[in-house]
Amino acid sequence: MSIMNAQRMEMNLIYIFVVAMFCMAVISPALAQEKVILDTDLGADVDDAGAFAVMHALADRGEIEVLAVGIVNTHPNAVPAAHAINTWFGRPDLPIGTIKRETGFSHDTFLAGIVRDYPHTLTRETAPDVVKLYRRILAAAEDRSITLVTIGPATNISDLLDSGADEISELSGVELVRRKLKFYAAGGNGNARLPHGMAGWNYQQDPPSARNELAKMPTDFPMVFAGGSGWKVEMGDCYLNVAKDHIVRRCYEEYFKGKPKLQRPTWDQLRILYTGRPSSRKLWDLSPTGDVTLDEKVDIHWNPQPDRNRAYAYVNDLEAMHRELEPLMTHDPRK
Ligand SMILES: [Ca+2]
Repeated sequence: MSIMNAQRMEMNLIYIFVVAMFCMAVISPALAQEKVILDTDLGADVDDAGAFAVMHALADRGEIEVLAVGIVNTHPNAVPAAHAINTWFGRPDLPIGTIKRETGFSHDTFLAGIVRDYPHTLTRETAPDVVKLYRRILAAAEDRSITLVTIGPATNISDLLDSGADEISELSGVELVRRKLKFYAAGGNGNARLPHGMAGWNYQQDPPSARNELAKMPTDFPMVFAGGSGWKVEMGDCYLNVAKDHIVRRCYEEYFKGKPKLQRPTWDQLRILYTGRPSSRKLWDLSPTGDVTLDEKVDIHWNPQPDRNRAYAYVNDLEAMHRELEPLMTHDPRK
């Protein structure tokens, strides 16, 4: 090989190296893990269990890092069942906080069998207060780094926003949220028709907290209502093809109490998917930004407003969404 050819080859290798480094620098932000807190009313509808499956599947694929789960359901089986699910998916030490005060919101439509049959140690008494846990995580986080996903009533989020300076942080709840959140997937909306219509079930359970959330949630980061299409994306029969002891299959079977079909809407899976897998957002159409309020009849009012940073997302390809969700909902960490 001549000296000229050797130099040319060397230049080519340097060029390839530089291009490769540039591509990695451009691509790596897309692979960056979303740091997720999930706030759930596990024990009411079974889509929360499906959302746990999606969350753990995304975490096992390296797409998200789950920092905590918060429980808004005061039923004594809610914390043990959440701990059983996290343990089954290999995350027994994932922090779980719970609402401590009695709100009257207490549901067990599928939890008892899970608590009976799957290992767990945490209880409502031994789990930390959810607002304290959220404050601790936010206080320790880098600015604009946390994605918060609510898949239940807004009670815990409202309580967080109302929290004041304490031994954890000198910042108020509003200020902690303003600095640390990068994205908020709201639990409201559900079946709501825009721009005006009856609010979804989550907001109906605790309207004062929903109004407080809408009034106080800072607008420094996007707030997206991504669950509204859930009633058009019914899933659950996919669990008939997984191991009989798959814990989320058991959740669906307990919920349906022996019926042969396991189909339920996927409101909560959509919220965690939209948040945790940004590349999936092509399957949604995003509304313009606007202001959202809840009136005395618990109807939602949405008004376009360019500086309000709040939007609705509706699924634009239902079949593609089925295909996107199924491998995540049926994820089995043992395989
Ligand atoms: Ca829910």
